[in-house]
This record gives sequence, C-alpha cells and structure tokens, in this order.
Amino acid sequence: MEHFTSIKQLGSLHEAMEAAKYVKEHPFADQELGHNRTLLMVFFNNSLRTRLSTQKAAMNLGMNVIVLDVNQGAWKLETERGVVMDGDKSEHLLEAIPVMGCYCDIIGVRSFAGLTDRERDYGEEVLNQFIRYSGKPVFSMEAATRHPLQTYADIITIEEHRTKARPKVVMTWAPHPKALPQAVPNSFAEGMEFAGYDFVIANPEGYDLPKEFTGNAVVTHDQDEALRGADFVYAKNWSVPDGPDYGKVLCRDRSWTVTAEKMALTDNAFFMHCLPVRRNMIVSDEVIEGPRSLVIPEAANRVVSAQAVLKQLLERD
Ligand code: SN0
Repeated sequence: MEHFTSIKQLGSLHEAMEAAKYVKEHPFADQELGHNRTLLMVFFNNSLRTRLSTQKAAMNLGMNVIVLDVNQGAWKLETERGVVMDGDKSEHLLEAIPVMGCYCDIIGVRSFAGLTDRERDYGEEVLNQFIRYSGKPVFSMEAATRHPLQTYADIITIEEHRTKARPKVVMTWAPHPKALPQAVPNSFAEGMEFAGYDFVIANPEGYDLPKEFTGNAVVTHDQDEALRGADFVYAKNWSVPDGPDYGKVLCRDRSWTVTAEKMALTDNAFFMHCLPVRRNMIVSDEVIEGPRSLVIPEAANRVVSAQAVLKQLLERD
C-alpha cells in the first residue's frame, strides 16, 4: 500500500481483520519498524479522536510525531493554482507540501469538504496535491469524500460484536444544526460493501449519497422500515450530496433523531456513531448511554485502525 485514502485499499475483509487482530494482540511488537521515522499530521480542520489515536498508534510503532494545525500559527495557505496572491494568504500549498515532505517519512492529512464547490470536493484536490507533491506516503485522516480510518475502526467494531454471519447494518441520516460533509457516510457505505454485510441506508428525500459509494446498498426514505430487524444502527448527519443545493441543510426534521422508541423497532441493535455527536439531535441521551451503545469501543478501535495502516505504510516505505 503506497497511500491510504480508501478502505478498499486494505484488500479484503479477511486481510483487514488479520492486520487489526495482529496490532491488537501485539501493540508494541514493531517498535523497531518506526524507530527514527517521523509522522507528520497536518490538520486543516478540528480533531479529537483522529489526532490522539493516530499519535498513539505512531508511538506504539516507535515513531516520532509532529502535528501541524494549519489554522493555528502556520502561514495562511492558498490552495488554488493561478491565483494572484494579493490577499491574506501568505504561502501556496504547492511550496508548503514539498517542504513538509522534507521533514517527515509519512504524512497524514485532514482536509474536509468545503461544501461550496462539489467538483473540487469530489476531486479531492487537497489530498491529491499531498500525494503528488510531498514525495512521501500519504494517508487520509478524513478528506473531502472519505474517512477511511473511521470506517476501518467501524468494521473492526462490527466484527467484534456481530452474532450473525451477515448482520443487517442500517445507516440512518439524523438531524444536525450545521452543514456537514458526506465523507463519513460515503466511506461507511463503501466499507459495508467491502465487508459484505446486509446494508440499508435511510435518509430524507434529496439526501441520497452518490452511487459510486453506496454501490448495491438498499436506499429508503422510510426510517422506520429500514430499522426493522437491524443488528447495528449507524447514525450520521450529512448535507445535500449533489445538485443546486449541494452542501446545504434542507431537512431539519427531528423525527429522524435516534431514540429508544426507534431502537425498539430493531433486533436489539447496537448503536454506533463516529463522534463527535450532538445529543438529542442525532441520538437521545438514553440510547447513547445505554448498554447497546458502541461509541466508546468504536473510538478505542481508532488506535487499532491507525496502527494497522501506519504499519503497512512503514513496511512498504
Ligand atoms: C465531522 C464530519 O465529517 O461530520 C467530523 C466527523 C468525524 N463532524 C463535524 O464537523 C461535527 C461538527 C459539529 O459541530 O457537530
């Protein structure tokens, strides 16, 4: 694996799970692999889990870690080529990226969708520039269209809790006050096809995710129907994925909030969310605090997914 930007690059569910199990059983066995090698994590957006879990994963592998919060103390970066730089942006990404590449062996990048220009977001321009110009292995820490380390942790968590060979997993849209990217739900949908589960997506009309990510998933606009018989409920908000309202909030319907009443429609399903979560918008207090909530094990598995990926990037480097 040269770069890591999508769950599909892990090969098969079996290979992904073998790699995760190895890391879980032997967290400190590969300290030599990372010795004197440096991870640079570049954040264009906020983070709690990704930052801490990826740093922990790198430390488990014996690596040195540098973190750059681009919006806190770095020069303001221009990302578009051809712009006359007479505004507030002091440096171009086209210089900044190769410079960053000089100071590390692996680069992790977080760069969310801007949600104004769909073509630019779905072209993954920032992530691809890092791949093209850094000269180093690059991995996504949530880019414009995918969050593969989250998806990997989600799959590990489902594998650890499933009791059926092929569980029914339902991803449901839920309301949120802000416009959020489609990266997490796109990536999760891609992951469910990769894992081969029975996968259903429920969302309001106008919110259907792109086919290139949802593949053969069943898509319905009826949340109650989707939830019937579910083994796992994965809640997430996203903004309008395409068309003239791209990146906007069109639906604020609180009847989509995942409550105990909604969970009662399922087959005693587990509840999942990538976090951070808005309580009583996305999910009620009692569901997220309840015995079937997996949000903390999911977050714990972020170290495992990051370590399994970093290990493969180090081995190939
Ligand atoms: C991000 C998203 O892609 O939905 C990151 C999730 C891992 N979430 C947010 O930006 C939530 C922000 C908020 O104010 O609730």
